[in-house]
Amino acid sequence: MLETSQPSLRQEQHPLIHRLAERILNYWQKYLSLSAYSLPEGLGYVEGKLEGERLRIENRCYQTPQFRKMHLELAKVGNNLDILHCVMFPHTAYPLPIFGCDIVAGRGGISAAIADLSPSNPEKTLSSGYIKSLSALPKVSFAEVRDLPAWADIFSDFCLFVRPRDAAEEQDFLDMASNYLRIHCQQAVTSNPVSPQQQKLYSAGQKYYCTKQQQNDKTRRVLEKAFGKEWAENYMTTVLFDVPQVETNPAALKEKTSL
Ligand code: BLA
Repeated sequence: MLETSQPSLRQEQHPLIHRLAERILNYWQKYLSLSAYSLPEGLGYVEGKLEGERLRIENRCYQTPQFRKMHLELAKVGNNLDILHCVMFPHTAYPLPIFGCDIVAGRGGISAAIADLSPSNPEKTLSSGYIKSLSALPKVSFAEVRDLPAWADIFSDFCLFVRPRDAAEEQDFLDMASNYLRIHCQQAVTSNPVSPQQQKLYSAGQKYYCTKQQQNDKTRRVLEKAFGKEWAENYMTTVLFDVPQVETNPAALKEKTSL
């Protein structure tokens, strides 16, 4: 059971972050069959100092038959900066995109809200099932759509990267991100594992995704300032964006041998 009611940083965070965090945990529990995932020792809850302010990081992490690692991270810097980070890495045996979401809230409100289902196949495309469901979602427009940085060639055509202007746009972002997550969970539970050859390609796709995300200097700077260069490098490469090993997923193997 997910203890969604236990005290957590999310109660102290910007309402959009709080609401999306609850939504993510609810959907994970509703649609998927979760088990625990252990993060590297000592990195579940972390505290540091960023320019005299306390930086706190709270991690929740799960796995399922389809997903190698589903990570929800909440971070808070004093009363200045609230961050939600979420990534769902599929097992490389499953032909699934990577759900990723980041919200950064400062004193002036949300500066960045991003949600995507990023392709992990060599063609860098989503499957027709995803495209059909995503295209059928109600269209929303935001007053301020942000330009993606140079490293961000990993995102799909459906990537939403905005600075919500008011509560109505925050609600629109919450609805869209929730819909992406719902579609993803629904597609994932009906997906079948690929051949070992193809699995290598999906593994390379995830590696590429992680390598690009590790180039996000804005994330790195916050972590370096609070915890130092080495810690930030270790955290970005082992907790946030760890490259998957070529894995043998027991669930996938079972399905293969029963064919
Ligand atoms: C931007 N990420 C940012 C910013 C900060 C962080 C401070 C700048 C905000 C802005 O430009 O308005 C910080 N994000 C963090 C920290 C963590 C974090 C410290 O997750 C974790 C501890 N980032 C992701 C994921 C995506 C992502 C999963 O972690 C997308 C799926 C994207 N964040 C992302 C992008 C930017 C960003 C594209 C804008 C970068 C830029 O404009 O250069």
